[in-house]
Amino acid sequence: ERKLTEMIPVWESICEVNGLWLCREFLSENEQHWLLSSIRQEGWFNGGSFNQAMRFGEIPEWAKELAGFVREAVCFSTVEDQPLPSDLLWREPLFDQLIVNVYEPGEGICAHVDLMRFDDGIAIVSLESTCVMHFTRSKEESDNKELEEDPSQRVPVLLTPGSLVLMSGEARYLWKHEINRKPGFQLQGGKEIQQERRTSVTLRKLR
Ligand code: AKG
Repeated sequence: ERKLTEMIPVWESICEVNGLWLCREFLSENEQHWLLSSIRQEGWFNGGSFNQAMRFGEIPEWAKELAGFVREAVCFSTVEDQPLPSDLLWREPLFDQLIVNVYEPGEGICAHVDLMRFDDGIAIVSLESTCVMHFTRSKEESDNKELEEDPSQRVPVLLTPGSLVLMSGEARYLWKHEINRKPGFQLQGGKEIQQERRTSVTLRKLR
């Protein structure tokens, strides 16, 4: 059981990207171990031939518990400059779709906006190692509704193990997110981040 005293969420809003928040110390070390071992116990990645697992509808108990932590963190948020989306406090279920991604060093994910079949309010929990996620502004073309990238706006966000990202509104619909782990993209203070395996848990709600 999680004690509320253990959890005083400190959120920051990423001011360049409307609707993007980061909670760096979302999970304690123990909770990160619990989450990783819960994922391992699913056996999804045994054999090493898969690096992504998806569940729709009924998500595992540990993922429901994690969703509960997300709801609590949103509820107890003290961020003032950009309030978190309060509709997430009431949504039932908060999340009914899960993706677990496992990235070996050098592996990432191409710039994308999540599919429209998913509702607003997407959470990403990072585990095992730090990476930089880049957000790139897209602009909607009036004629064909395609999202076109504007390379002049590229915002790096450092995702440390145990952190939670929440995307809503513009961050979810008008910005692409990407993890490029090729040389030159994973920089912290001008230096390349030492790459290790990274696991992430993405929680979404089907429309
Ligand atoms: C996706 O699976 O669509 C993601 O964007 C995952 C992001 C991450 O691994 O942090």
